[in-house]
Amino acid sequence: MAAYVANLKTLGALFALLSVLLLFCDCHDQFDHDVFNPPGKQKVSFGAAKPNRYLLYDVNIGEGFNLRRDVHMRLANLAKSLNKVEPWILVLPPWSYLYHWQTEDLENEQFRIPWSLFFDVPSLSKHVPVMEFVDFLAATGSKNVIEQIYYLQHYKEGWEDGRFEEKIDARECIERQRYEADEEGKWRGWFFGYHEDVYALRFECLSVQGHARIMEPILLRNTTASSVLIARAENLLHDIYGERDYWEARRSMVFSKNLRDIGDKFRAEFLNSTDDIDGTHFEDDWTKMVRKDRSAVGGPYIGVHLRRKDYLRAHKEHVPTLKHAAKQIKQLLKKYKLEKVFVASDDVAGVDKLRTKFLKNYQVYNFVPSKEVLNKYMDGGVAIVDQWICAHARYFIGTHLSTFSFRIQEEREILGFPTKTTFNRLCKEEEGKDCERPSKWTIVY
Ligand SMILES: Nc1nc2c(ncn2[C@@H]2O[C@H](COP(=O)(O)OP(=O)(O)OP(=O)(O)O)[C@@H](O)[C@H]2O)c(=O)[nH]1
Ligand SMILES: [Mg+2]
Repeated sequence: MAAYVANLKTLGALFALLSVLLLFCDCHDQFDHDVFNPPGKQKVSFGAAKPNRYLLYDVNIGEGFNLRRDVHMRLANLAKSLNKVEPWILVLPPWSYLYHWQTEDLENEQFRIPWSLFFDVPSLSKHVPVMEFVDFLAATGSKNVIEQIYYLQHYKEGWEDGRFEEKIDARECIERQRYEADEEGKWRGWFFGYHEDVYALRFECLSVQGHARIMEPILLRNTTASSVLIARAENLLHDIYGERDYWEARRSMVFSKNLRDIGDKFRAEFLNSTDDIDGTHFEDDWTKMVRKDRSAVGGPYIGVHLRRKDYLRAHKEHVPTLKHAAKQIKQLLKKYKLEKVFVASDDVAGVDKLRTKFLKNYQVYNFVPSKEVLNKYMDGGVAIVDQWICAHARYFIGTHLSTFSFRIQEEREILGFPTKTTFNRLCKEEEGKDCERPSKWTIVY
């Protein structure tokens, strides 16, 4: 491993250089093969009958739903890249005990939730082969074994000279990890809520600074394990943020039909919003959905994402009071000659206050799930319905730095809205003229 890692340092530097080159030239095709495996060599190494390998990943326990969605994209593009060399299936980590999902008294606990509840898995597979975790367990027999865990961590010494250098090294584990070897040498720990049944054969910590593809040589050459779990995968960066691969991964993350239907029903029933009139028709096959003309009009309502709860503390310099948020919403309602506002929020009491106090001359809506819907789709499903409805509004305004808002902006890019109706955020009164607009991460096909 040590010698191999030394090599990686050189490879890492090469990678950083290549990333920069890719940013500045239109040369995707030139690099469309694995740069460490010239095509000729690949043909010798891997025959056609190479068995599937499985790439699993997990994210730091405290991270929320929408950052996790972002990490999926990074790993999906890593898996896509690996698939140019040999068959890899990306295993979708079940959703278990997310910090924000705190609704109690549901029929089921919010754990071991498969991706199919929230996303259309066949759509995900159009980007890269994917599989639910339970199907992975079934596919690998009754053994419930993951062969290798790589636990990603930072470098103990931090960035040398404050310079970002791409590198990866096998290192002693720094923090207490979530896995420990039992007396039989089986690695036990957190496996998405399946910890009683599942264990790993090998475990290593890797210090890493780099893009997701820095894992590629390790997965292809350093280990022959048929299943590899990358733990703390959020430490890997997007290979190239905001470019075509990014957007293909993002477009493949289609919400499940049932949740889209619930959102559409709400739009039709309360917001006079239907795809035909709003120009937001959604294709069954996302690969055919190309909306370069940005002709989406959206329903006759302002969509607001009002992130409060922990943001009132964590981002207190950017989160407005309800009163000041209402003032901004009112200006938009007047400007766009609208009467209705849909508010998605983690603070239901706050929305009620907008309705009964600060915006009482307007129609304020929020999505309140039926007991049946809440039991079936839980907090994650409700959040998706909220995002879907905001994504279809004539004009959207979100909360500064919230990944929940970012995902709505992306959804609107997919639907083909003009950018000025999408990249907006609520300002805190004190920010005044310093309240800068969110970056415009526009779609690339
Ligand atoms: N239903 C609903 N839930 C929300 C809303 N805003 C936040 N939440 C909940 O709170 C969570 C927010 O966490 P993240 O998904 O990590 O997004 P974020 O905290 O805004 O962004 P980061 O600071 O980057 O983590 C969501 O996943 C939801 O569970 C909302 O408007 N509606
Ligand atoms: Mg969060």
